[in-house]
Amino acid sequence: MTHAIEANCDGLVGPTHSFAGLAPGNLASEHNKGDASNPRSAVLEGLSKMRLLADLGLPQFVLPPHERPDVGFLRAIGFAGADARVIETAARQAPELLNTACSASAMWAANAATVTPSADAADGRVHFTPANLLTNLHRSLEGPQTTRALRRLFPDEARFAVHDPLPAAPGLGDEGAANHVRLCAEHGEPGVNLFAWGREAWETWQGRFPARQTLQAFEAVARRHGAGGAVFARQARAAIEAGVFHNDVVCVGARTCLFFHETAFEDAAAVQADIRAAAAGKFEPQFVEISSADLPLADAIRSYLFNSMLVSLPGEDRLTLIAPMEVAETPTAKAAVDRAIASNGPIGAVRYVDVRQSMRNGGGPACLRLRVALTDAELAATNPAQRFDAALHERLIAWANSHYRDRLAPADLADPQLLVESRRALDELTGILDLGPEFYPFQR
Ligand code: SUG
Repeated sequence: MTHAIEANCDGLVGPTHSFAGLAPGNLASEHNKGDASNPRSAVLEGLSKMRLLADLGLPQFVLPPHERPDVGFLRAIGFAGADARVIETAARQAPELLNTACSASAMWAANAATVTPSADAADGRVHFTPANLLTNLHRSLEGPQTTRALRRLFPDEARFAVHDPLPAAPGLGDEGAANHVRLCAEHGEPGVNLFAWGREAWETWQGRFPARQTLQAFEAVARRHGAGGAVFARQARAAIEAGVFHNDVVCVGARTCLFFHETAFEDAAAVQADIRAAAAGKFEPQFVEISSADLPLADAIRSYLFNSMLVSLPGEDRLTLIAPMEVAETPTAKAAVDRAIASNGPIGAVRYVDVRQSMRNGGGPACLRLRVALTDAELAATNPAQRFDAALHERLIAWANSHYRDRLAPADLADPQLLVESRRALDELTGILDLGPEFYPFQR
């Protein structure tokens, strides 16, 4: 067996992190619309989570923020003149579009791409399809820069295949790994790939909130990756209507364990049977299902219990949940965790982390990371400057403290100085993470 370990690639929160309420169906984003944000706390919280995971012994990488405000987008929709004028005119004539151009949403790296590790891919390479994220305008801007970022972190084409995003058509709406779970006995062995989808390409969607991921998008991803052990499962419509905009709000899995809420799937029994069949001869799946009676769906969404990271730590037999502290503050969710641990099942421990700034936009610990199972040789072929350790942590704390504001009200997005500050920060980061020449549009 080839040895592999699951690395986490976290999106670094950008200097324009704000609460603009851009994501319908994401209740936290809707509720916090208009509040002032704290970009500096947001980036430091994310860095502390990376530090915890690195200290626990898992390889950790940093994915750089995107250039925001996205002046190129504003120009493409007709705002013209010098950069400052583009921003001022957009602020006056179309503030929603300026908010859109400022979103730091690339921080939620679970939506960066869908990943197939080499053990599951037909050609033995690690495959990535960056998500087109086309359901929400602000997120649809991320694909090209994410593709560039993944090609920088995983540059060796003999080992890594970073595809282009799927064509940007509504029938192929793709939100990346937020709707994907891989189960396996060991990370280096062939596994089962659960792809959860919300609607079909040709379906007339009647819902109040959008179903972002289509079945046809995931079938295309599995096909181009040559992904083995594929299982496709429909998300429950009722869950989407209740605010489950990604399946990772109600489901997380690792190794042989799928941890999910009763309402996660349209037909949970069929999903379990399909996973069992796909795992036959490889491993025995373990299902930890939490009922609505024990944990009402509203509490699952409020606490983000299932948006915990579920990690397999070196030397530990049982899995560890890296949960948002909102779980500890929600009695039903806390009790569900404590019961799962006491039952001697696959989950053995919990650690709570503070990612409140991200949580207020609907992004928990699991949203902030893209997991990539890597063999030792693949790990050695990544960009070493993006590998997170104590020294990089210190450097990024100093970098954030010197460039990030500690308060950003919606009206502040109209300040052309924010663009200048952001670019200065990203220019310096380009050197720190060795991102290469012309990484950002403003550097070309
Ligand atoms: O796409 N929030 C993100 C949160 C993504 C969470 N990711 C996962 N569940 N994996 C979204 O809804 C809000 C931004 C704003 O409202 O300004 C936002 O885009």
